[in-house]
Amino acid sequence: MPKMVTSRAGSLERRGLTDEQLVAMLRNMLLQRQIDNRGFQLNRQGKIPFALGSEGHEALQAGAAMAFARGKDVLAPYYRDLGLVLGIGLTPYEMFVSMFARAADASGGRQFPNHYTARERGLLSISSIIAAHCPHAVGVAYAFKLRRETGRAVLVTTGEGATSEGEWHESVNFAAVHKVPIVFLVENNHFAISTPQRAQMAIADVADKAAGYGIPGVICDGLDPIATYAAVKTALDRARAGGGPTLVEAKCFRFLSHSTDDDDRSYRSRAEVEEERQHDPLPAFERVLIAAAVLDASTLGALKADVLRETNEATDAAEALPYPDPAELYTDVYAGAYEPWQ
Ligand SMILES: Cc1ncc(C[n+]2csc(CCOP(=O)(O)OP(=O)(O)O)c2C)c(N)n1
Repeated sequence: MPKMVTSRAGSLERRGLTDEQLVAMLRNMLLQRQIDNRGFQLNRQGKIPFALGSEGHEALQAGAAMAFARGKDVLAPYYRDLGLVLGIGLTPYEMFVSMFARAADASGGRQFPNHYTARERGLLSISSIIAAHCPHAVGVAYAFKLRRETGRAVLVTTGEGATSEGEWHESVNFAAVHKVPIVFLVENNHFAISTPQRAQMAIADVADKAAGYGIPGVICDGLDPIATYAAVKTALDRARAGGGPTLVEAKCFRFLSHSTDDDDRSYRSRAEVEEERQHDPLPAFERVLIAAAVLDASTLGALKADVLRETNEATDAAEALPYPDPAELYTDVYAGAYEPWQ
């Protein structure tokens, strides 16, 4: 049985985190929720074509990002990782430029929304093809090993649905056989769009899949940022020290629909979602930090106001930017001066 990492007993178990790091994790969570909601609002206003929500995943993403070593590690995220990419250094402004598909986006406004990339910050380009990024992530980790770049690791994330994909299994197997420095973080929100976990696999814990490949499988409370930090940090440290891969399963919920293109009322009841909302990680973490006197009501209020200000300024600045020039449609698509339509 995988062991469960938790610290959510209502009291603060720091796991080595300073006040500054704890507040940074809360700020990340608050920012995720603001940007998440703003994305859905902008879509309903007809201003952006599509948005994805991470609501319910905030804690685990803030915790995992805190374990990431900037300037050393590489993150291979999936489309729901708003908080992870924020936590490793992407700015809200860059996110809105992507959502608005403006020319200033890293892809020149060409990528699917939420598909960020920032090579210099160790952020691998996101792909919507489920699990297709896993072999790429393992390739990066294999390169670290071949080049003897110790002290570096790859963090690759997926949902639980992605663990049914062949590419996920091939990746875990190759990583285990070659003992490459990688952590497979599974954000288990129990749904793959409309497919519940029970229709996806005959086991309750994704972490059990690790045993089939001979690597450790750990479960953590994904509604608790500190527990997720602890589980991911232990796994990354192990990978960086040459100990090989770990599978970490962070159990969470998805409060919103899969995306702005999905209506989750067709496959789950409002009562079920309301029940899940009782476990909202945001107010829970606020309560823990206030009880431990890391924050008080007034500093928390100021933090929330600052997050709203940053979200508003980033939204307005990105919206004011120009779209790509239509004449640039084929720029960076073909190498050199090749123009296949000529
Ligand atoms: C190879 C492939 N098959 C199907 C899809 C359609 N699709 C997009 S998201 C998704 C659900 C994935 O669920 P999960 O991995 O649990 O992640 P979650 O979205 O729940 O966070 C599916 C089936 C796809 N993008 N790629």
